[in-house]
Amino acid sequence: MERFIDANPYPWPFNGDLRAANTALLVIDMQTDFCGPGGYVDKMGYDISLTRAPIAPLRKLMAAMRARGHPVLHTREGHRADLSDLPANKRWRSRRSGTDGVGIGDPGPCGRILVRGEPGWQIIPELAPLPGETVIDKPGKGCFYATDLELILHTRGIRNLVLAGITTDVCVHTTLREANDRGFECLLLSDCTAATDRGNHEAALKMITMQGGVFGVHAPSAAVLEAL
Ligand code: C5J
Repeated sequence: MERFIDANPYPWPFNGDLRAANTALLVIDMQTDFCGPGGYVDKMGYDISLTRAPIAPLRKLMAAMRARGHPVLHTREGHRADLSDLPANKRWRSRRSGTDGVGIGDPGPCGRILVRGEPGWQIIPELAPLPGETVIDKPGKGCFYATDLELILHTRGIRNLVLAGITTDVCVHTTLREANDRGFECLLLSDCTAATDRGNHEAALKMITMQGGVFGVHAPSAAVLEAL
């Protein structure tokens, strides 16, 4: 039996093959550094109420998808303690992005910014992975770059990806594009993602809908809950 989620610009997935076995939720970078007080985004001067907005709808959706047997995967952006995987231009740029010259790899209120194992790098407790759920550590924006995500998805037979997390215009969109190029069928959740700028969030959603859904589709989590 074919099943679809009401999405923009087309009912998703394209082929109606929507099952727990082939449809996973990917929760991107819900880390203190991106949405917690004293984290990287907070220190850069952005309003973390924006990047915290997805927490409540995401908690509800994660519970529903878990209950129906859908795999839930998580990602964390971060670097090795010796910073050997931190490109020089990324560090340079991050040091210019705030007011105090402090950037990725430097000490901040939540430990060294975006360094693996530090308090700010942890996934926020409200959205903590359950034991046994896959957690992907990535050094870049895209979840496929320099990780084993693609191998894991193929091995588990996952073809449809529901994307959530932060930030819509950076890590979520980069991952969406990487996944789409690899043939995964993608749905980005409009209320379970957020950017540090409202306009960028809206623009990122609009980009998806061009050319008949050039990167996939977007929908609110209510549409997923209804279809499940
Ligand atoms: C950024 C992310 N914005 N998770 N990372 O550097 O979007």
